[in-house]
Amino acid sequence: MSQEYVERVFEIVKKRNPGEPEFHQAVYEVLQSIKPVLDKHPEYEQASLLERLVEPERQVIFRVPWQDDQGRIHVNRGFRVQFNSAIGPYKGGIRFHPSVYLGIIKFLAFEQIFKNSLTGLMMGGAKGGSDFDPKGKSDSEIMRFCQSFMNELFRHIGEDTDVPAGDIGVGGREIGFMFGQWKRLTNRFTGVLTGKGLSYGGSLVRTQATGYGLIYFVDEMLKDRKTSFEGKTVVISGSGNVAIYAHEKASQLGAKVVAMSDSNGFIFDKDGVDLQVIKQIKEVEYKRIKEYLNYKPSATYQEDCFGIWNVPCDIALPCATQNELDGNAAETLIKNGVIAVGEGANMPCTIEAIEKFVEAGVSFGPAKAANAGGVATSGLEMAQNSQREMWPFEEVDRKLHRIMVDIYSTAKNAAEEYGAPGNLVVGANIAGFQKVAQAMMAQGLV
Ligand code: NDP
Ligand code: 2IT
Repeated sequence: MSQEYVERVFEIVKKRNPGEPEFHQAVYEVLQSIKPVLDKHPEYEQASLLERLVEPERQVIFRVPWQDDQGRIHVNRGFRVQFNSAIGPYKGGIRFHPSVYLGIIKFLAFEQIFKNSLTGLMMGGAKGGSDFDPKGKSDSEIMRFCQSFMNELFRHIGEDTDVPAGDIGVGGREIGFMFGQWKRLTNRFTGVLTGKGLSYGGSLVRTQATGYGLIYFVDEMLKDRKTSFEGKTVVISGSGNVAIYAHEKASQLGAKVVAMSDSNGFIFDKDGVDLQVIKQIKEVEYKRIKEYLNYKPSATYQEDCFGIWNVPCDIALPCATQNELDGNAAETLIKNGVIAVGEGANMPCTIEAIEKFVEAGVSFGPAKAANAGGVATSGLEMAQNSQREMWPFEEVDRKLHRIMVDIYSTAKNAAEEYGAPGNLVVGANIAGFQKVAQAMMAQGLV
């Protein structure tokens, strides 16, 4: 019965959202996983719960005009998709990348609903962004773009309405510019954005949170295999916020990270990638990863970012972008003996790749569980802002660790309860969905 319901809803999604394959993919995965819950709760179908769940509550698309340093005028497109507010104010990052279009923002906002639910905190699902390309732009250009973006976004957000944060292309610098403009437009100082600087309401550990959280989660997966990060070889794609702090924590736990990448290519360093060099190149200079060879001539660089999955490793952590690891890459990793894969990015593995990992008995940590540490710590930043407090590093880190351990056991238990033991994809989707479904049912037809 649920099979028919899920198929019907998926057809609606495809018809109503043409040309948005990433959104279809994200919805498909969730709908497939939650069938056993729908069988147990026929009242969900009667209430057209899925039809409502797959339709965003609100979608905003706006013009973002800005002027470059030469005085030329450019126009980009801005988005905010407020997908679901059943369990809290909308919450989710902002992405600046040329590949951004409505379908990308919708897939990310949809994923965010269940991820935020898994954290156990009161946060609904949203995402925003623009097709603006920050690469090669000066600080002043970035500032003017962020100010123009906020000139429209400000009317849709608020500390109890919708609280954006960073994502690809949006880090501390951009959050600072956007916060400044929001404050100027509204004459208010509240926690309307997270990922803020420490001098104006940011939380300790937010910068590290997604990467650290990913490693805390994968550590739980490894414990179930009676092993740990100690002595393991790790490959991490990307070299941005998530990748850098995944490297930092994995190394603290005794692993060796031998490869990292950016959208141009990947570096391999058999002695272990030097994180200080990566931080210098990426966080300070905003340059390309091939610069690494200027610091470490014994390392190698290949101009093919997807080639990184050919590097043999025990643990693979895709931390760059969606669909960066496909079925062929999964086969190569399995052949090379990978034992665990943790998704730091959102939807980095294709459906085919996930199937191959699960079939081969590789421990697989799906994004909405494994990378939830970022938004969880954003939730902690919101709590601190509401209290006008700043908690010490150790306290936030302890809370983050606790949340990741809890998400792991919640997903694992849900998978067992619904007949898919060990399948964290199914477990995370079911556990994330249940709370949202209960809240939507309780709140009537909205
Ligand atoms: P950053 O902008 O800091 O870094 C992104 C990294 O991924 C860069 O190395 C970038 O390379 C690479 N990358 C981006 N797009 C592509 C592409 N199309 N092909 C290949 N490589 C690409 O972003 P984050 O580290 O914040 O985000 C990385 C992933 O983690 C995203 O999927 C994001 O949604 C997810 N995420 C982020 C969270 C956060 O708190 N920041 C929380 C949870 C998930 P280049 O510099 O060449 O563009
Ligand atoms: O994908 C994500 O979870 C994020 N980019 C972080 C969102 C947030 O609100 O901290």
